[in-house]
Amino acid sequence: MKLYTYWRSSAAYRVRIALALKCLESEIVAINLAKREQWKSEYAAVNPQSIVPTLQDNGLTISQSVAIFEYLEETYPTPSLLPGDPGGRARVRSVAQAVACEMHPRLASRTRDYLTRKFTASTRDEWYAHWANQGLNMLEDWLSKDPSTGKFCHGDTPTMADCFLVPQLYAAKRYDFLDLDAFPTLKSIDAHCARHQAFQKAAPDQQHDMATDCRP
Ligand SMILES: N[C@@H](CCC(=O)N[C@@H](CS)C(=O)NCC(=O)O)C(=O)O
Repeated sequence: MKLYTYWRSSAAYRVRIALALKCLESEIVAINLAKREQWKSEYAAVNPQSIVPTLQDNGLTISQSVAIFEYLEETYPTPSLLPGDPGGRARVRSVAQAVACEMHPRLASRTRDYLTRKFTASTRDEWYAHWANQGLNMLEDWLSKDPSTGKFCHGDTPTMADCFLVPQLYAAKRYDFLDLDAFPTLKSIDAHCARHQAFQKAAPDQQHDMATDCRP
């Protein structure tokens, strides 16, 4: 199994957490986004979308973290990262997709690059602050009021929802306009995840390509 990843990529971080929770080892291929390696023809041949992550396994090449997650869950079902009941599974997938489909694209680096080229820094930062706060407020409101939330997003064991939430919070910690104290439920889930070995192994600061990156 081979994972094309970048230490700081939140979408790749989701897959790293899922792999670690399932105790699956993969060969890591670092694609340095800061050096625009995603645009090189060698990587475009692997993933024509020129984004990370990409997983290769059993002769398959899979892109998009949700699809990769579902592939891992179906192919390596133990331990499962989805609840046993359809309602629980739907809830966990909803949280994951709220992150992957609603929050992440508006805050992705290529969105930021476009805004930087087209608008002033203050307009760009206003966009970022608006959508980052909107997304986290939405999740905080939802998870804090929902009785299915436990130590983790769904009950007291990690699921797909946590694999997606934690990287989004990691990205949010880099925004100085955000005060994470405003999101106590999310902060508490993040703290529980941070104590879990799999989340520690998948963390950006544990990735070997971090050391070779020139970005601050
Ligand atoms: N929807 C994709 C998002 C992947 C994505 O946006 N990856 C970012 C890093 S977090 C990337 O490769 N960015 C490179 C670029 O924007 O040029 C997924 O879930 O896998």
